[in-house]
Amino acid sequence: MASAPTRDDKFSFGLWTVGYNGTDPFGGPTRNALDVVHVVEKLADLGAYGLTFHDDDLFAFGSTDAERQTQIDRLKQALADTGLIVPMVTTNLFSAPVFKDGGFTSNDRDVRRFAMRKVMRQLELGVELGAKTFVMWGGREGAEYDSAKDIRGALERYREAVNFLGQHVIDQGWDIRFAIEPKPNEPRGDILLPTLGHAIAFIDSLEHPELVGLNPEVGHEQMAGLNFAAGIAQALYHGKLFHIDLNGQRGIKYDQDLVFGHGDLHNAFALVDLLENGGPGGVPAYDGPRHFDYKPSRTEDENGVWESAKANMRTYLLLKERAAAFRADPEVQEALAAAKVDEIATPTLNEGETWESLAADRSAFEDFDANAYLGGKGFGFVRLQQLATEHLLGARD
Ligand code: ASC
Ligand code: MN
Ligand code: MN
Ligand code: MN
Repeated sequence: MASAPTRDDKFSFGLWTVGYNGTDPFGGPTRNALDVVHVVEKLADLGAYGLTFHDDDLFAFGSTDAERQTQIDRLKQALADTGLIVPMVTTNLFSAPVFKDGGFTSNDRDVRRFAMRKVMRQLELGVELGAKTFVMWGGREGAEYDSAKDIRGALERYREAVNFLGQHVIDQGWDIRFAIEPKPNEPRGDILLPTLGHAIAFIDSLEHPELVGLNPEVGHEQMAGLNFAAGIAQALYHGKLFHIDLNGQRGIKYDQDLVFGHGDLHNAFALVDLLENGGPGGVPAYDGPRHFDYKPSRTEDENGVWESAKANMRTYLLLKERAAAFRADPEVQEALAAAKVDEIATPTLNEGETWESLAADRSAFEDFDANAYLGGKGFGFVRLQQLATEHLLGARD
């Protein structure tokens, strides 16, 4: 059985996650607010290593400078007392009424300038606290009506903002990178940069693409019906997995933010296997924070909040253990070989091959028996998936 979480596991939580008070569009809070010092102490006790936060999570929107500083000082003291760190920060450009049409891409230019200043303040605070990643979730950057938003214009303003902030980091000599978090919809009808693929193309268009990567969230890709583990593999392929938001989602519906593994468990298994064993030679493919962005359901009391926080970490560690057993199983290794999973690493063309040499290779076409594949040997992918399922269920050791 998986052991208790330790700081080496790099588990982090958003202040807004365990701090979620249960408010949804149909009802108000079901729990009292949690104080940041209490949250830091509890997370440290449970074995997490990091806390992340939006500016407005720590000090309410509209706080005076003195109120803001008091909260920063209280957080700093709690971090010093517990050894917890702040690996990532982010800005709230979605809750306050001023952002009703977005921050960086509001049609109102004054709002866009205010959004940039709000981000600059939080960026500076993040650097001061040692954060290495600055997440940009543009939840309000979008529209409900096609005629209401010039999408090309909005993308240009988004680009302007990210370019500007990147140059700011360079000019200040700060050691922090940006991670864009895609989401297809909610709260807007349609959100800009809705999936990992859209965001990767956008990042490629920036002045300093090396400063900008992705913060994919399990449920956000799944809301678009996409395969999260496959998306993470492509993010890794492009060198863009800067951070990750782990949670659970059950299909194409509103953003559920369930506990990690409480949604598509097969895909969660594939994800942990990829993160932990998907590097060259089976080493981890990703060594950043394992960040949980979930919401403890509004049915739970405070005890349920901490139980759900523990559940995220425990499920991750159980899946890590199951994935290691899967990789070590000789029958799995044999099934992987039979399925030719490794053969995808072999280039399709011979070294130095030209179109003339390929055209002259009779074995590739004239003498190749394509018809033999009808009724010929299968790949055995289903057997492989069943072996994965049995490991996932703890039915094999
Ligand atoms: C974020 C982030 C989200 C949203 C959401 C706010 O920073 O990663 O998915 O904000 O958690 O409710
Ligand atoms: Mn530059
Ligand atoms: Mn979410
Ligand atoms: Mn998120």
